[in-house]
Amino acid sequence: MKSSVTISLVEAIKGCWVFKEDLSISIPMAKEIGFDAVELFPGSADDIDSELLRRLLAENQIELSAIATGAGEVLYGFTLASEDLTVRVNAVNFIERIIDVASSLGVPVIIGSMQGYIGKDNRRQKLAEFVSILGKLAQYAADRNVGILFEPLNRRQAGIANTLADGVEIIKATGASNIKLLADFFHMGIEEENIARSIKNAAEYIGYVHFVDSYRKPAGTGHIDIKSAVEALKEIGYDGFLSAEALPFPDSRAAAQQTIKMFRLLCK
Ligand SMILES: [Mn+2]
Repeated sequence: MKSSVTISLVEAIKGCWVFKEDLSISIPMAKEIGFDAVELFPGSADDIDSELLRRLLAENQIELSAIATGAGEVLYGFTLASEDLTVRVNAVNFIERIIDVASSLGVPVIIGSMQGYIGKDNRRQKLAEFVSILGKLAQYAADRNVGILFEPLNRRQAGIANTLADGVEIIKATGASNIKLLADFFHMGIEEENIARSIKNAAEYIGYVHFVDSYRKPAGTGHIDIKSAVEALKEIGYDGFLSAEALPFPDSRAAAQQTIKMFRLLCK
């Protein structure tokens, strides 16, 4: 397994990212603290200067693990399940531009918050529409050699996939082979009856992990049984990234160091 840490490029919003400084500061700091990779949360595709990013990654000998799309929802209210066609079109365009950048950088794209919400009314049909939209995006990504990481979120943040099992059902329904699950320990702590069992049940679909504790605190500082979750990942032979999507608590450096301490203790 490999370690990664989140960097937000969006200054205007508070969020759950360990680092918020410029890439020229965050990337060397991530390397110094011991991470194998960084994950980016850009405000849009335009926020990513691929040349600069490639240079900083090479200079610091660190990988890029994934690019997140959540700002489309957080900043602009775009979601793939919106009742409003214009919003759906905007959501698709927003994600496609990030897929274009991800393609040039050779990394997968995360779809979490941008799934949006589907209520109880007419749920079957709306779910089918969502599956169709996600399937088309996956095809757009596949044509550019990009993978999609689909992230179930807790019920307060999304209403389509809340559990890994929900996520598996949706991925299966799309028929796409380039969509994997993103298992986020924080969301799982709210929605799963048993995190380790859910991981084992979704084994072949898990493609990425958000390594974080309850209340989105750094791993090892909350009440989630991180140890048994990691044991389950080992059991299924998971060898991808565990990325720290945690609050900078008490500050960025301390959160990063706490994460690496837990990673070395449990994941090596
Ligand atoms: Mn997450």
